[in-house]
Amino acid sequence: MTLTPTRSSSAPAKALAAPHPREDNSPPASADARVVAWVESIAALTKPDSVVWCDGSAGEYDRLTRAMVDSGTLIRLNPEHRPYSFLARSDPSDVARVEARTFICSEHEDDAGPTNNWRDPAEMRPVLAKLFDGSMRGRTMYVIPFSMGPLGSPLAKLGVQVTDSPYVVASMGIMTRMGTAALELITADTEWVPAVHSVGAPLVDGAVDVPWPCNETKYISHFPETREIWSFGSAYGGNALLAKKSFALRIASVIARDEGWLAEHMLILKVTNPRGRVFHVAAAFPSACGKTNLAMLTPSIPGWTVETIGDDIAWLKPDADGRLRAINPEAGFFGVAPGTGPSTNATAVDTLWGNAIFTNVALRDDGDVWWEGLTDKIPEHLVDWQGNDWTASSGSLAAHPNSRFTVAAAQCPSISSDWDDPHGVVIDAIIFGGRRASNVPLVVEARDWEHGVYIGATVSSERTAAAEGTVGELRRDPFAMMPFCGYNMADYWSHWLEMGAKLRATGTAPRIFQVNWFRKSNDGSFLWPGFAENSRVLAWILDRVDGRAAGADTPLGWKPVADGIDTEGLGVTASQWEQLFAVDPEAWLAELESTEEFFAGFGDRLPEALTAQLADIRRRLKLAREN
Ligand code: GTP
Ligand code: SPV
Ligand code: MN
Repeated sequence: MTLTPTRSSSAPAKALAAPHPREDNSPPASADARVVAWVESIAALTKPDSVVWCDGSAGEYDRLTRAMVDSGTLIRLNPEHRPYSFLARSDPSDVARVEARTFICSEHEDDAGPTNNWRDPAEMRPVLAKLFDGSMRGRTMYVIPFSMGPLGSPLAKLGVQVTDSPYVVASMGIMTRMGTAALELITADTEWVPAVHSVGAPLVDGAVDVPWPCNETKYISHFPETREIWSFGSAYGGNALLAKKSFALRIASVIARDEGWLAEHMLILKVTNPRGRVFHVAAAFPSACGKTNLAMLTPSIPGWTVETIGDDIAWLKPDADGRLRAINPEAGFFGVAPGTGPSTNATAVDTLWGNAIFTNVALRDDGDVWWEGLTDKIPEHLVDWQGNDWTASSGSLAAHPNSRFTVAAAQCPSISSDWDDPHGVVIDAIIFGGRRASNVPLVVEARDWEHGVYIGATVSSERTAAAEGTVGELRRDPFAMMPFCGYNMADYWSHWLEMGAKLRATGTAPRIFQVNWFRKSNDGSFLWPGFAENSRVLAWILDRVDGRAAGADTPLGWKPVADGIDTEGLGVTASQWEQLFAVDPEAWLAELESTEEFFAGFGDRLPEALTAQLADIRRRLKLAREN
């Protein structure tokens, strides 16, 4: 979509706004007959009052957001501070992804694997049919055609979402290439993914609407064989913006397995070193573990520049020369607000100057937004994310820990000029990370691709507020894809191993690294300053790729040699540095036992190479223990 141009006055853009939303049930002439038939079938099931085909225009966005301001779903922020921006407050029960209500409905349970909630499609279909029957009564059903990836890119995929939530329409307009241009790319033989979304709150018998309609019952269901998505009951984030996790990860991972590519929970960045050599890096960290921060990194070391390509999802495919190329299939950022401030992520703060939707952050008395970490000085008075008066002495958080901003990627000052290159960028290094208070060193390089796949497969991380569950609890999150892999995770590892073998045959497989910004000392404080200083680690990684940095052998892979990373002015003591890289053989041997148990859950689907990697690391740890 095209965003409305900068406006600094409070005068609303009258010229853009048609008096009423276009509520014309007839599909555009360019709509493919299969899309039309599908939309009609969903309308017949869900029984909305009207059907609107979205064109993705600025005028449409303007009409929708105005209507949501009138209905109380959105609060218009003070345009002097935050032009053309809005605040949404969700229902307090609908604030994050619901993994326990996310289902993979493959024909066979084994194809979903032990890490997914499986449901027999034969059981799920009637459940959904009943829930969706009449679920849109009294509401408008919006039809949202979208492209994941640049329009017409050989790496892009098309989808159509229907939804009864105008908030979802506006968000999808920012997060994807949405509207007429995407619809026109769907012709008789184009593959497209249908996605049905309803908040599950029909307006019947005089029911009055609420600002954030949703339903206690939630089903985020995926049918990998027929490549369909059905989501009921939530309007929040990945539960509802179905192009994102449901399509671009869960369904796309299945398509990617079948077509020989990878759909990953990864940021993409472009780095130029002081010699002018350009690298591209993809990095997988679990939800709320620093992808957006790294994607928008401002290096603290001279001579290096970092540009942003994507902050959450990467689609990676070998090109004709056998090089792994990546695109960011999204067009916007749905980023974690708390902790985003001038000292942690100034680029994100700059990106958010206007044209943004904020969800579940706090409202300032001057009509701007605030969240924990935005400024050091806490405003005297706020209205919190639930609409209550708030002061620093309230003893609660002003913004929900999973409050988010939605903003166009093109608005990011560090966005790379090739972020929307239809052919993608060549990936030189892949990084896996997580939140680990102990054990995992600041950085190591994998010995080879297979060791790298083992590192990815054994990522564990402390839970964050991005999904329901107990924050801080350590859980396995292989490849940061635990909640997002649409098929058996062991088959996914096999697919990664096969991809590596193919890439290696042409000699261009990216190098693989592991990082951990979150290691803590015994007193519970972070050992590593993180944020801009992560550029020092990135520089070491790319110097390795460039053949200029030596590595020291450890049981876990190659670490920097002494003085291999410049720590000048960091305030990291020699003892802290040692702790950042300490490998405790006992703790690691115990971790390997837990990994063995985890692997055993995959039965004979577990690739042999991972068992071999585990045995090799165990051997190295035992050797280290003896010496
Ligand atoms: P999703 O959008 O949920 O997939 O997450 P993300 O990986 O993009 O998360 P994001 O970058 O928004 O990180 C969220 C949290 O990680 C914030 O609270 C940040 O302050 C924190 N964080 C990011 N980088 C660092 C770092 O280098 N060190 C420390 N200590 N915290 C960090
Ligand atoms: C994540 O949880 O990894 C996100 C946010 O990126 S959501 O879109 O809600 O899944
Ligand atoms: Mn994510």
